[in-house]
Amino acid sequence: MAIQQVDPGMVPYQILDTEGKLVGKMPDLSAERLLALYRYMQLGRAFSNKIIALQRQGRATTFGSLVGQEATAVGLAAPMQPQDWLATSYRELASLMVKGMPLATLVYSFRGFTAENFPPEIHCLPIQVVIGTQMLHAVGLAMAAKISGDPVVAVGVCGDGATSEGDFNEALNFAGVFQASSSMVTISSLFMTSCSRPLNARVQARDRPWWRR
Ligand SMILES: Cc1ncc(C[n+]2csc(CCOP(=O)(O)OP(=O)(O)O)c2C)c(N)n1
Repeated sequence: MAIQQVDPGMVPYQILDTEGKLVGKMPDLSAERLLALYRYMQLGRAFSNKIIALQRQGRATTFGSLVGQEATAVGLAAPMQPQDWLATSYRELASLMVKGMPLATLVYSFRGFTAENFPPEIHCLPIQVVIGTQMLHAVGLAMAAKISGDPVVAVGVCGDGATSEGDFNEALNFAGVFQASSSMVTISSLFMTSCSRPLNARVQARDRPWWRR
């Protein structure tokens, strides 16, 4: 079972099973678009491996690998419009690339510099290392857009460890209460520093074939 259904009235949206087989309706995307998205996945992986290599040589700072999460990173950013805002953690490099982040700017970030040279027009917040806080930033942007009447969606992305943070829960609650046009993406790697799965979330870890082994 790929998705755990917590509310019997809610039908999860699923396209692939955990083995990568098509179980839902194929999205209406052209071959060119699919290839372009796949290229972003490859670019994200190559970039991630390059920064890891630089880090091992002492030439890059703290870095979390994208490997294994390329499709999620690309897929969440692919439908976003230029005016939409993206607030990510340190791991979603390929999402930033899809939004138009120049590679040189990303390298600069992992050389230990802050995001002062992020291009403002691509609507990406600085990479967030403080776990879970970017979800609040996304909801804040969505609220600002709502007040201004701008047709903007703000997307916040975090790992499953971040769901233990108060910030994550506050963000979801605020977005729900004030109907902020935001989308919250949680990527489950089943790893959280110093914290086992059952201590982090009361959901079963049966959705990953490699986890069962
Ligand atoms: C508020 C806060 N607490 C602790 C940390 C230390 N820390 C860095 S990465 C990490 C694990 C985060 O796990 P998860 O949210 O699942 O993201 P992943 O790295 O697995 O993508 C922690 C606890 C931090 N950066 N910020």
